[in-house]
Amino acid sequence: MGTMGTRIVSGIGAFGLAAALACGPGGEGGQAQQALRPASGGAGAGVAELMAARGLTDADVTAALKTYVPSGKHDDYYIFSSGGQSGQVVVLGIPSMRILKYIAVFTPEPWQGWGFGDRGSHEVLANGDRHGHEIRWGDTHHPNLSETNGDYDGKYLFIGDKANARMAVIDLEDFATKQIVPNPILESDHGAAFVTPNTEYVIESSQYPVPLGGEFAPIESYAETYRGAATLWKFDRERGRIDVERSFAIELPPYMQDLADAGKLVSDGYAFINSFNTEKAFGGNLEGRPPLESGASQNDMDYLHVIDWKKAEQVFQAGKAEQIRGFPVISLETAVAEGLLHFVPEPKSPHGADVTPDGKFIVVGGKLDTHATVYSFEKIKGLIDAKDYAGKDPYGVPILDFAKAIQGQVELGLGPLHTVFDDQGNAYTSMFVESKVAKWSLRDLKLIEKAPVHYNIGHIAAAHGDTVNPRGKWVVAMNKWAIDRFLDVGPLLPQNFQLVDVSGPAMQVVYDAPIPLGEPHYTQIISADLIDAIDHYDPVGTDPLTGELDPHATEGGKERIERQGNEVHVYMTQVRSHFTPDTIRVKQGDTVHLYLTNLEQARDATHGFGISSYNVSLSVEPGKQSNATFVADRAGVFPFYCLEFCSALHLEMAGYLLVEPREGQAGGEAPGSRAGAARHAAR
Ligand code: RUQ
Ligand code: CUA
Repeated sequence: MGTMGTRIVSGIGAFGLAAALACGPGGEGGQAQQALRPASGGAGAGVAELMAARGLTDADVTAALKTYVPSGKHDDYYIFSSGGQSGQVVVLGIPSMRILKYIAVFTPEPWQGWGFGDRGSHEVLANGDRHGHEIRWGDTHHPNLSETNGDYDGKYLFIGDKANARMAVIDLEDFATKQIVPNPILESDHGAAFVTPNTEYVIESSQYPVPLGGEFAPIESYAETYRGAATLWKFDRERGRIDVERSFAIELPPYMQDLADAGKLVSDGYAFINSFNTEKAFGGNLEGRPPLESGASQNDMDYLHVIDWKKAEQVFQAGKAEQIRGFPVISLETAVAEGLLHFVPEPKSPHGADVTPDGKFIVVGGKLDTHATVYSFEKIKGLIDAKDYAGKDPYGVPILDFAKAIQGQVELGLGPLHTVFDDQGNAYTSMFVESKVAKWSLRDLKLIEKAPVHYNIGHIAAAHGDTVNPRGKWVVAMNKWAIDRFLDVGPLLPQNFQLVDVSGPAMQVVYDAPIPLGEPHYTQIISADLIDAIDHYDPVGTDPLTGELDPHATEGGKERIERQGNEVHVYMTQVRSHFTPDTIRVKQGDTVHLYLTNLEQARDATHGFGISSYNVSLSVEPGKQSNATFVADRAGVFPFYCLEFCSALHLEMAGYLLVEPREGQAGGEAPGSRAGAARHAAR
């Protein structure tokens, strides 16, 4: 234990403390242990005594020292994690693993006033509706930060919704969702979001093939009519929005496309998507066919899709795409004819397609294989340029020779999935079946070490670990179902993020962080100094969606209530500790338009607006404008109040909405109505 402890001592420079921790009783640390004991008992027991009392080992204490961030100090990195079926994004800090925020994306979230009356948030959510259905959840899988020259620039975050094939744009100035775009031709995605090195495009590729565009076709015609596709959403950085008009898709065969990554540096201009189910199985186990999963696991090889997206962009711009539901799609035929799609075989049920920091290699894990396969971009490019094909798939897509396209394979063990990289030329692969992180060298493709994690690791992330400039130091294992790591909370188990220190000769798991929101899939880890978040909106009355002054923003002193027929316009402001106006009189059946401006510019001056019975919850951060419209269809007296404890007189920050009955209507409901009867019965 001495070696490790000594290393850490010098690392953190805390002579007495760590020396004491490193040495057992009777060791050279005796003196240091003495030094740790508070002279006058002020802070309680010494560290050695605390360790003994709590049963902590040296490793426990070094882990604690590596992750503890004292009150008032900030973390070095942000983690942006998918929130799985919560439809949200989770933000944490490294090394503390403290959860900082759940960003509301696809699912309404009342604290952020997302989808509870705020008109802008409803517009964003409604834009994500599909086929006339209101969709108010998502299954977020892969967050991707915007990049400049292949490294995170800290400006935007994109995240796909696997369940409903949608893409969201989050602005990291205010950590708020700005846009949700439904995919017009797909029903599900998985290779999403993956950005190109200058965020020219945000890639969303399908998972489960369907007739593109959402029409019905019999499943027996799967091979003929079902298709996958890779969508290239054009990102307009100026506007901070996806530009649907300049976006397009490439039709793909009905294999199940899976993870994707964009090439970088030497491989810039290419995208790589792996696939499974080249068998084209579609299930039917009550109809005399094999279940989908066994039908999809017959072939020894599936196909890594190699897409020349720069060529595809030219083909699209040359007008050679067809329209499906009004969306331009480059047909498979055209993709083959233009030479922008090639396949390379990949071993049994692959998963994860990760481009190395130098852009030279693509690492693919094989769920049912014991290897990670390392493809050489140079070799792939050479084969494509020489038209050196090993064959064609049933759809005419040229297939390259496996042996000629790979650099090599690394024997890792059971269930390799995803791979990330550090700054020392090492790769870290998640081993789902083994519940381990495998560290291996990119130089010689040799396994270095495996560290156990708990349990069932899916994705893995490293600091800038999928960029041209990995930072090393930290890896996060994203484990599913923490069966025994935390206090029991019933059968639905939290997930477990384990922070792994990879800076030393041996990997050390230093922290377990439960993720109690949904199944987190991928995350990205960005250096904290790259994020430049605002602390208030400027000017006062800013619409967070446009970043500009909202036309309904109200200046202090100009608060008013205007009636136009049955429409009542309330121009309201907030400042600690009152709403102006705090009395709103309307008539039953009126439509109330509430225009709410937080006049404050201090960073800790967020107010809220909550009102009984009308399902409205607004978050009005300093300088923000939030507008809500509702029909006051129920007569009665409805208190509204500020939702944040903003000052000593926060409880007094309240008012009344008075909804007077219309002529001839005495009370809330018509007498004898069901609601009225129920209320009386309950008394
Ligand atoms: S994947 S199941 Cu990212 Cu490994 Cu979604
Ligand atoms: Cu404003 Cu409480």
